[in-house]
Amino acid sequence: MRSELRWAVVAGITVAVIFAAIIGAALAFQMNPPSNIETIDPKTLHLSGEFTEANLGTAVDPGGQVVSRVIATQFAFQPRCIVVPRDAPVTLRFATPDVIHGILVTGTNVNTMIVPGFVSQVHTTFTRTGDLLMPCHEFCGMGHSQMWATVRVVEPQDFKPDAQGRVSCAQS
Ligand SMILES: [Cu+2]
Repeated sequence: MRSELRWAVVAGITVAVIFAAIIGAALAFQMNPPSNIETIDPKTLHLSGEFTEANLGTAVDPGGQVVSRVIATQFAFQPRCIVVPRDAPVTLRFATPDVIHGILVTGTNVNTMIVPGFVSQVHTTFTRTGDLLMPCHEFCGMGHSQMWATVRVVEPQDFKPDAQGRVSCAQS
C-alpha cells in the first residue's frame, strides 16, 4: 500500500513536469502544435483551384511573397523540383489526393506531414544555396523509398520569375 502510493506520487510528479515543460515551451519559445487548419477535397484537388497542374511549383504572388505548391502522391512529388531564392521568406504548400505522406528538407527544420483532406503549409527562409533533398518521410506504400523531390535554393539574383511570376527548375 505504501509503495503503491509512493509510485502514484512519482507518476503524478512526472506528468506534472512534462505538462509544465509543454506549457513552458509554448510560452517561452512559441513552440505550439500546428494551428493552420485548411481543408481541401482530395478527390478534386487536381481539377480545380490552387493545386491544378498549371499552379504547381514556385510562383511569386502579387504581394511579392514566394509560394511553392506541391502535390504528394504515390509515389512521386509533382513537381519533382522546386526553385526558391536564398534569404527570402518562402511559403511551401502541400496537398495529397491519396494517402498520408510527409516531407522534410535535408539540412533545414522544414518538416510536415501531408494528410488527405488538408493543406499543409510551412513558412521558412532558406539560408544556403544548393540542391536540397526533400524525401517523403511517411511510409506510404511499396514505392515510398523512391519518393523524393529537390528544393533548389538559388542566389536572389538568379531567381527570375517569368511574366506570370512563375519559376521552375527547368529554367534555372
Ligand atoms: Cu509518400
